[in-house]
Amino acid sequence: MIVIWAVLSVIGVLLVLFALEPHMPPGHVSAQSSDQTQTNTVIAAIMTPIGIGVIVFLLYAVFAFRARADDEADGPYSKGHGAVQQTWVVVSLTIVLGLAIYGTVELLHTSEGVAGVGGGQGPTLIDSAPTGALQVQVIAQQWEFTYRYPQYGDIETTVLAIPVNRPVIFNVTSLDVVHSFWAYQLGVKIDAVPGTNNTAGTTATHTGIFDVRCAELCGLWHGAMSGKGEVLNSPAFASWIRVQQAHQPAPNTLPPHSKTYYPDPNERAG
Ligand SMILES: [Cu+2]
Repeated sequence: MIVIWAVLSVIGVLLVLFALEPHMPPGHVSAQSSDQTQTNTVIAAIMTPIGIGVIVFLLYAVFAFRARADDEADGPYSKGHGAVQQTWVVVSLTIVLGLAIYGTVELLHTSEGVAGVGGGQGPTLIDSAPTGALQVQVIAQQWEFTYRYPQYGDIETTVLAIPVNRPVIFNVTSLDVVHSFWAYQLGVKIDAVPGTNNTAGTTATHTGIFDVRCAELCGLWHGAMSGKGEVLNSPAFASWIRVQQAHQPAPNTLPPHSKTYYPDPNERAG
């Protein structure tokens, strides 16, 4: 049984590392998503021998401890097995604590992916931005996201575009209820709360399209609250900004720019 487990585990871990890794979410569009993909791969590789061990022993038990059809006697009473129990306690404790430490370190590392900007309720829009970082204000509302670019004349758009290889700070807030801004392939997911400025940083490493979804049940059309964003190269981003500036002011009913917003139930209920 141990030989079968060892052989299958080696095969399984190699499959995880080399066959599954390219398909592991959320991919490699940004530095942050690459980190998360690597973490998911490591955890899957550690889980694999454990899962295979459980299945191999289960199958072994099904065959080795099978009762004969005419055997109606009680089985022998079971006793503890000190060596097995102690080994299992030590091994599982080591794995769980090791993964807890690894996960915590990786989480802190991802949060600090854009120098000095952690997750959570972070710095304000412009002050304490890392040098060269692009600030994007993400305003969630029932039922769409709109975006403001305070460094580019506070232009407002209904589509999200960011430049490649430049740190981006998302300043996420909401006009009405709690939403969650989830830019899947960028490895960014953060609550959008009225009256609060939540920040999350990312640095895209590839150009291309990414998904933006609301990940918090926020009302009747929550399921329709999804769209696409785009990572552009620098010249394309500059010309995209110029096009957006030419189309300002965008037709909208949003309040004037502010760090955070509060619900206005009477007005919105109208
Ligand atoms: Cu929502």
